[in-house]
Order: sequence, then C-alpha cells, then structure tokens
Amino acid sequence: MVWGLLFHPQSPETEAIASLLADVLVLSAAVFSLVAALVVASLVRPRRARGEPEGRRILDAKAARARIEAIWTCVTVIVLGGLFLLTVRAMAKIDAPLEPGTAPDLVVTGHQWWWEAQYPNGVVTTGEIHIPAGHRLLVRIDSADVIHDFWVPQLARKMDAVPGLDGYIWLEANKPGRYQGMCSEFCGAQHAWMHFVIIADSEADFSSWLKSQAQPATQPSGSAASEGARLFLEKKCGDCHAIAGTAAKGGNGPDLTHVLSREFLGAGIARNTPETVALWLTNPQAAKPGNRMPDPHLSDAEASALAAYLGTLK
Ligand code: HEC
Ligand SMILES: [Cu+2]
Repeated sequence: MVWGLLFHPQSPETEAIASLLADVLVLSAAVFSLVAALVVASLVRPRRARGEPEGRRILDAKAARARIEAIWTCVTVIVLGGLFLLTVRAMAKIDAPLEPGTAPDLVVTGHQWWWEAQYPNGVVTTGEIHIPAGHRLLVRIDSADVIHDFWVPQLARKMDAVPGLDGYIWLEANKPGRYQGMCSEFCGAQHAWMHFVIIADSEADFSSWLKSQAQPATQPSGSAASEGARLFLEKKCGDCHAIAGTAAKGGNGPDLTHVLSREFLGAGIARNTPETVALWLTNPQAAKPGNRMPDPHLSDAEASALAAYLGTLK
C-alpha cells in the first residue's frame, strides 16, 4: 500500500513507530473530517433554509449548553486518552532502558565528523558498523566533542550523542542488508558528511567479520610499506589514528587497523580507492574541506610509502 512506498521500517522498533504514525494520522483524519463536515453543513444549510425557526443561540439554552459541553469534553478526553495509550505502548517497544543493568553490546561515539563503533571484544570500526541480523543490540551513544545525533531511519529511533551523557537505544535489523545512517543534529562544517552505514550480516558473516577485525595489523613486508609504517609514527599520524599491533594509539581520528576493509573514507564522502587515499594523504582539506586532519606536508615519496603501508591494512 501507499504506506509501504513512503516508509520502509526494517526492525520491530521502527515498525512500531510507523504504525503509531499511521494510527495518529487515521485518528486525526477522522476528527478533521467530522469537524469539517459539521462546519460545511452549517454553512450550506442554515436553519432558516431548512424551514426551521431561527433557533435561539445554543449558548442561551442552559441545559443544552451543559449537555453539549459534556459531550465534547468526553470525546476529546477519549481521543487524547487513546493517543496517549497508543504512544505509551509504542514507547515501551521502542525505548531502551535509561540505565540498563547490562553492559551495552555496542558503543557508538560521534566525532566531528565521523562515527566510531566499539565492540565488547575490543574491535573498533569507523562508519561501517556490522551487526548480526535478527538480534536486538543495546547500543550506547556517546560523543567525543559536540552534540551529534545517531539516526538510522529504517532501524531505530533517533538518539542524541551528548558529551558526558549516555544515551541508549535498541538497534536491530529484521534481515541482512545495508541501512543508511546519518548525523541528525547540526554539529559543524561537515555535518552533512557524517554518514555511516549499518551492515546487518547473517550470523556466520558477522562472526567471521568480527574475527577478522579483531586481528592486529600484520607487519608489512615490502620495503615501501615498511618505510610507510615507520613514517606513520614519525609523522605523528599515530597521535590521532590507532593501528592495533603498533605504537599508534591515537583516538582523535578513525582507527586505521583495517582501513582497507571499508568501502568509504571520510564518513561517506568518497569511495575508498588508491586515488582517494592518496588525496587524503597529500591534501586532506581537499578530500573533505574543514575536516579535523591537518595537512601532513608529505613529500611525494613519503606519501606513496604511506599509501603502500595503508594498502596492507586489510
Ligand atoms: C590531528 C589529528 C590527525 C593527524 C595528525 C592525522 N590525521 Fe588522518 N584523520 C584525522 C581525522 C579527524 C580524520 C577523519 C576526518 C573526517 O572524516 O571527518 C582523518 C582521516 C584519515 C584518513 C581517512 C580514514 C577514513 O576512514 O575516513 C586517512 C587514510 C588518514 N587520516 C591518514 C592519516 C595519515 C597517514 C596521517 C599522518 C601523515 C594522518 N592521517 C594524520 C585526524 C588526523
Ligand atoms: Cu553531527
């Protein structure tokens, strides 16, 4: 039906949101139609036209006034009470506990301008967040700097990412697939390029993904890549970026341990290709204007050594 063309809820939580919206629209349409019909009827056929005496105004008749007031008060209370119950029922399905007793299955942190996800086994990823389809995960939403808002329209309600304040949501996908997410609270220059994608995998795919992401980076073998690994530390890339298994432990930029396994760079602004990686190294401000990575001022040789090293980080 038309509804399906407009919205594609893909989790029990968003199905509850969509059906609440449908209920509210139907109820509002019914009230609107009733009121509109009464107004039109009284305009089209006033009493005089119906051959009835020009009755006294209702407000003059005390008893009639009391009855009508009672009716419209009751109707309003019933309608609003119904909406209240529907809303509370939907909230009970949608909202995660404010202070859950168990540890979250996933911690997602908003940064200017990219999202980081941490799994309980220590895996950290950026922008492409895998989950097992059909499982309801408790997700803690956090911020490293300003207020962001985590939103995957097909899967979950919105949740603000407020520094120092934990927000919890349920995140779940009925079936495997890719679900686009974005930051939904203006947070600075590149707010519009703060995308992420939830990748719901089958159980087997998810556990093999998690296993491969848990591997530390392998020592590069080729001479260019080894030189790149050395430069990564020398050029202070490691102050902002972490690469598991090396001395690079920075947290101000995306974890690069498995950067090659990701499809996008810069929170969705570009596909992850050798060309875009090269641009990111030689002119990060051209790759994503205003982003928090300063130009590292590399020579061509240094940039290609670093690119060779990053090319080993599967
Ligand atoms: C001051 C902190 C800082 C330093 C130093 C820094 N970066 Fe970055 N880098 C960032 C931030 C922040 C981003 C993400 C920007 C965004 O998407 O908004 C980034 C993004 C990247 C990306 C794209 C990754 C992705 O998943 O989008 C690569 C590759 C990268 N940096 C490599 C390097 C290398 C190599 C060096 C050293 C020459 C370096 N960075 C130095 C902060 C830094
Ligand atoms: Cu934001």
